[in-house]
Amino acid sequence: MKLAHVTLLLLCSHLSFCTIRDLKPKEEEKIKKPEVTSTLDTSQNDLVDKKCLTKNYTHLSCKKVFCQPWQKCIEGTCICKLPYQCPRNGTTVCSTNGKSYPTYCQQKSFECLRPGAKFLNRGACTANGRFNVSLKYGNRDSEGIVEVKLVNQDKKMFICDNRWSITQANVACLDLGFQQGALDIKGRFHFPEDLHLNSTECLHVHCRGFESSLSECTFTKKIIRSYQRFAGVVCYTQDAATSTNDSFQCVNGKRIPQKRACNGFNDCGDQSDELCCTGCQRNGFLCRSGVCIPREYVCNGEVDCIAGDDEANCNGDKRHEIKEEPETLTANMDTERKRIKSLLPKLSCGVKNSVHSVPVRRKRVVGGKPAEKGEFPWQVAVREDDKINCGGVYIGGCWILTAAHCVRASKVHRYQIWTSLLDRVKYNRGIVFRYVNKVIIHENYNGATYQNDIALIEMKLPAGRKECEMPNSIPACVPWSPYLFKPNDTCIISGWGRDKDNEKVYVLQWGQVHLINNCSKFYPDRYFENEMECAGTEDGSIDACKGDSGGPLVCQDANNVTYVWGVVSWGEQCGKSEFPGVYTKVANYFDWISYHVGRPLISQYNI
Ligand code: 4AZ
Repeated sequence: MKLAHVTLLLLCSHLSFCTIRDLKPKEEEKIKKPEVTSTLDTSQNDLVDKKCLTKNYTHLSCKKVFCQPWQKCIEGTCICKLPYQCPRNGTTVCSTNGKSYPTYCQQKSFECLRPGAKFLNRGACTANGRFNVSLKYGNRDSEGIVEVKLVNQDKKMFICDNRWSITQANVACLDLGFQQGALDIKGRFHFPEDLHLNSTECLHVHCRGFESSLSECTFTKKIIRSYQRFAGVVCYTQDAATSTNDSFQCVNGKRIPQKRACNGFNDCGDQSDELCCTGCQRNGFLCRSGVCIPREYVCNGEVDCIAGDDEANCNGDKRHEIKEEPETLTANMDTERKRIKSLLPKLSCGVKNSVHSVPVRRKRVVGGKPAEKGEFPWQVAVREDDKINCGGVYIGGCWILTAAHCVRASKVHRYQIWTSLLDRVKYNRGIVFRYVNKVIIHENYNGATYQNDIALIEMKLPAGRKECEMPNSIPACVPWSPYLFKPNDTCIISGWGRDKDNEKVYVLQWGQVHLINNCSKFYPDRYFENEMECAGTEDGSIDACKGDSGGPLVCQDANNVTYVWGVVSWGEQCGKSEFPGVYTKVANYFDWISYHVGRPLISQYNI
């Protein structure tokens, strides 16, 4: 309901743009109809973000979507896991190569590594188990009414037309060898007159869209009570596709009607039509990451949007969860996929276990407010000799993230990391400190421009211990995607840096700031979009300042998980609205960080 409104607003706000460029009548029409006022041309889809399209995102781009449980995210791409990296627990499945695999994850991992053999059925392979899809009554091999023979059924059956969508059609075509999936689910098929009369049953099929064979989808038998049409498909072939300027170019080479981009459904087959959206059509839900997902995925108990927004504020409402139906003819591999997902190792980061609620009071590091115990369990102080000149962020294990300009590799023995520190003069209880083992400064750090102002500090293990464990510290999560947060999101800065009037500060201070778009306008030639992030307030009253450097700018996702989005880096003065604070954009350094600290320490999904 809310979204429809947003979509409308978006359409309206872009209308002037499309009137000028795209509603221009052809020369001959101009004479008859000089004014075009009422038609909205569909050749331009205003919901699509064109700059984003140049990145060629697909279902394998883990900056935009989650990988499958049999894949892992490496450098922004989902790649096949090795079968042994799958959870062990599960039931045997049979593949079309006649081999049985101990789990569905293992079969999919093998298939991912060597496409060819596909899923056949749940359970061990039996000699006569066969699955077959064929198209009937079409004009060409690539189209027709879909007929299926299930593994455990003797007779072939047609698929019911209702609930048959491009999602299942893509899988059917892929199964038949049409690599680019389906062109359409409508076509001219020549039904025999008595087809409906002789059939008393049809199959309902439900797919997720990632399946490579229809046998992976869930089939249920339906008795035909009234007039029932059967599902048909036109598979995508180069000659079937009409290349007009009304089409959207998918990354996989397929062309789909422009109006089907950003509708929530994976028309392209590689999802490239749903990953660069500023809004979604009626049946789509817009993730904050700019991805449209089917509305039925909202509050279905599975997180689909990378920032978790499709499952936030659901009040335990699982309305859309697919219920097992009594007449199910095949195993529900979608449920199995979800179960496998739940078995994957989970990272513990960004969730406070203290009784303190999220600080919401809007107060002013310049303009900050004193922190209370446990509110910033990832905040650390970097002490050099007996001075605290910089902050840092605990990211797990023995690792601290800070700014490159805060540290020198040659000074390792002079640093100490203080955790659980609130008051740096009247030491509070619970402070734990660690010596430093290693300082890693980004190899492209530029001290003149502050580009790549990021460094890692490895703490020394306490004597006789195997882990760095600091009892009251909790790591902040490291963002793996630049799409987790966006301009205007409210985030929090904290540190022991200078106050408004350059006054020294003793108790850890924090303040709310929002992420600022287009920061080059404040710092022409000095701001580097990919590497830096600006944050502040309208009036500049809340800002980081001298001494806050290296400390965190944290943002919380829809489920209150805290990410270190920025590291305090630089800014022209402090607390001036015309000069917002500049932060190192941590998401850009995920691979650099994981290279040094080890992928498992910071990878939340699919290590
Ligand atoms: C500094 O000198 C510094 N207002 C840090 C942050 C900002 C300015 C200066 C941002 O460490």
